[in-house]
Amino acid sequence: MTAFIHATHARRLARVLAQASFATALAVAGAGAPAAFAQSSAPAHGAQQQAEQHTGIAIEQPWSRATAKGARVGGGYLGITNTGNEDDTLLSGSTDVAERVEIHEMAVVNGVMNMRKLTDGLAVPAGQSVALKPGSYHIMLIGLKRPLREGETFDASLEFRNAGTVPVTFTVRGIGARDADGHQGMQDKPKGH
Ligand SMILES: [Cu+2]
Repeated sequence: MTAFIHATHARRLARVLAQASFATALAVAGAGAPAAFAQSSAPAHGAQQQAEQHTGIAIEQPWSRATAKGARVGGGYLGITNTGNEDDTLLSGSTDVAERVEIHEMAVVNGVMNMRKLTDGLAVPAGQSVALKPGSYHIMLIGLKRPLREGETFDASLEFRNAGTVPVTFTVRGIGARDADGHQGMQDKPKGH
C-alpha cells in the first residue's frame, strides 16, 4: 500500500506542478522573458498552498471470511488510515466475487443488533484510522458469485471521495474467524458479517 500512497502523491504533485508551471509560464511570458525559463522559476504562492494539500490512504490487513456453499453475502474487514491532510470518505467499492459492495455498520437498535447501509459513506478524517471489523463497520459483499474459500485471496477496489480508487486484496480466513489473523470466535454466525 505504501507504493499506492506514493503513486497518489505523485499524481497529485504532478497536477500541482503542472498548474504551477503553467501559472509561472504565464507570469514569465507576461514579463517578456523566454518561456523556457518557466521550469526553473519558483511556483506562485497559490500553487504552494495547493501543494500542501494531499490525500493518502493506507490499508491494513484486509480480510474476509470463508462462506458456506450457496451463501449470497460475505463480509470484508480492514483498517483504513487517512495519511493525508484532507478529510476523506469511503463511498463504495467493487469486486469480481460479488455483484455489489456496500459499506455497512452494525449497531444495536432497540436492543437488537442490526446492520445498516451507510448511504453517505464512512468518514475517515485526516490523520485518523477507522477499523472495519466484525460487529462494527464492514464491507458487505452482496450477491456472491461463488463461495469464498479459506486461504485464498480476492481483489477489490474501494472508492474514496478524495483519494479515488484504492485497490485492496482480501485474504479469506476461516468461517468463524474473528480477526485478520484468523483467530476463531464463539459467537459467529456463518453469514460473514
Ligand atoms: Cu452487512
